[in-house]
Amino acid sequence: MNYLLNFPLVAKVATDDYVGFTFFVGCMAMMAASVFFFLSMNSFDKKWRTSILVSGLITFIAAVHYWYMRDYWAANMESPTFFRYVDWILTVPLMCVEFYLILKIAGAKKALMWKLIFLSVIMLITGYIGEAVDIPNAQIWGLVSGIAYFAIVYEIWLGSAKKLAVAAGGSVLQAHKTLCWFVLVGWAIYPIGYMAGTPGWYDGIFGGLSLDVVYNIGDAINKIGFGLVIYNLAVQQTEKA
Ligand SMILES: *C/C=C(C)/C=C/C=C(C)/C=C/C1=C(C)CCCC1(C)C
Repeated sequence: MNYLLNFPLVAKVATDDYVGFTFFVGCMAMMAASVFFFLSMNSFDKKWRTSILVSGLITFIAAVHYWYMRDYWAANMESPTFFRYVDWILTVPLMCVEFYLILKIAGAKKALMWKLIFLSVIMLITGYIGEAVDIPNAQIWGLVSGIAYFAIVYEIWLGSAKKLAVAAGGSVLQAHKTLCWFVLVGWAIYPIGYMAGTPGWYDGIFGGLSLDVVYNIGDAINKIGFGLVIYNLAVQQTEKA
C-alpha cells in the first residue's frame, strides 16, 4: 500500500503542462486513427487494402510510442528522444512504402522504395546523433540530415516517382501531389523542432519553442493526414471500379 502511495500508477500532470497535454492528445488521436483505418480496410477494393493497412500500421506504431512518451514525459519532464526516434525509424520508412504502393499500378519498381527508405534512414540516424549523441555538433548533423531530406523531396517532386505518378494520372497523380506537399511542408516542421531543441547558428530564432510540442504537432498532421490522403484515394478508386 505504501509502495503504491509513493509510486502512483498514474503520474500527475500539471494543469498548465501544455507539452504533456500534446502527448496525451497525440496518443488518443493516433489510437482513434488506427481504429478508423483498420475497420475501414475491408470496404475497399483488394488492391488498396495493403495501402490502408500500412496507414493503420503507421498510426498504430505511433500510438504505442505515444503511450510510452506520454508516460516518460509525465514521470521525467524531459524529452523522450529515444522513443521518438524508434517511432520515426519505423514509421517514416513505412511512409516511403506508401509512395511505392500507390505508384505500383504505374509500374513502380522496388528500387524506388528502397532508395526512399535508405534516404529516410540516413535522415533520421544523423538527426538522432545530433540530438542525442553529439549535441555540440548538432548543426552539422542537422545539415547532413537536411540534405537527405531534400534528396527525398527531389525524388518525389521531380525524380522518377514524379514520372510514374504522371503516367498513372487521375486520382493517383492527385494523391501523389498531395503527399508531395505533406513531405515538403508537413515534414519541414521537424527541422524547426530540432533547431528549437539543439544548439547552433539558429540559437535565439526558435529557442522559445518546445521541441516536443513542435514534433507532436508534426506527427499528428503527417501521420494522420498522410493516411487520410491514401484513404481518400482508395475511396475514389473503389467507387470507380
Ligand atoms: C511520423 C514521423 C515523421 C513523418 C517524421 C519525420 C521526420 C523528419 C522529416 C525529420 C527531419 C530532420 C531534419 C530534416 C533535419 C534535422 C533532424 C531531423 C531528423 C529532425
